[in-house]
Amino acid sequence: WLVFTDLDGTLLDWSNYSPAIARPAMLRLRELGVPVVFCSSKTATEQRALRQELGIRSIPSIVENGAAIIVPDSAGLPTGHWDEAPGEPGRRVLVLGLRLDEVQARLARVRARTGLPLLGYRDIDDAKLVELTGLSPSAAHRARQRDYSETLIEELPHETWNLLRDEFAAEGLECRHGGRFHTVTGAGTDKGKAVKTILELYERAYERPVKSIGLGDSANDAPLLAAVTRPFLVAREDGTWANLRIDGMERIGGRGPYGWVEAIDLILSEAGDQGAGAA
Ligand code: 2M8
Ligand code: MG
Ligand code: MG
Repeated sequence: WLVFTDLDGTLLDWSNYSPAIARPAMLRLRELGVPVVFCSSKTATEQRALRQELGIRSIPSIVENGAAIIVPDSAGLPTGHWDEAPGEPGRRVLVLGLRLDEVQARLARVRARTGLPLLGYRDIDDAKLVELTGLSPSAAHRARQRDYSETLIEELPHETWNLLRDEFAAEGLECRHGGRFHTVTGAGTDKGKAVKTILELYERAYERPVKSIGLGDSANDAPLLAAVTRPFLVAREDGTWANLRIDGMERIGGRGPYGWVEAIDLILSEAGDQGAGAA
């Protein structure tokens, strides 16, 4: 098995962005040899800090809503021809999305056409992001180190975001809700495409099909959940679920990381402990 997991509101608690609740179940998966791949709108820098906090190294990560995949050489996957990840020795990167300056240029055209400010991380400083999210100052700084996507802090009615979808599409952009904010990437970029790319790498390395588990909580997780064998949607902070329709998706009653642990326990009990790593 391979596990693909969203971070905010899924592996991490929205209230404090902490991995503490999910940590024991994560370490258990590690002992069983099940790779846990982070698949998030978070940046490479944010994900590196989280890996350090959890003391894990050799796992691939999907950053900025699938705009890039970063794989450590130590994972033993066939990525030798990928570029070296800037500032991450021993890791390689595959860019699937547009670069940030291109995203910003297109976003500027959407602003001009719609007359909406569509304020994003570029328009605020770390202190303002701390105020909006409760992230620590250093974590807010890491969230703003974006290479392929812009997070919009704008609060607009649901219907307006829906109407805006065509405006973004006309510029070759995609805008997805991550639970708190909306994040804009190049069109055709999503978590699912990145998940499929990583699954192919593992299947080539193992020379057999690999089963996958996906865990998420928000609209931007729909492509991730659609790409895996066992999709799990965890409950949000208020106990409700995001309105997603995915074949075979199981809704988990536990909120955020409590739901994460619930789903992993379910998989482990079904597989029997030895089965999980090898299956
Ligand atoms: C953004 O991501 C969240 C979770 O998906 C969202 O869209 O609501 C991203 O900018 C991420 O990098 C950042 O850590 C997070 C902070 O809440 O917001
Ligand atoms: Mg989330
Ligand atoms: Mg996310």
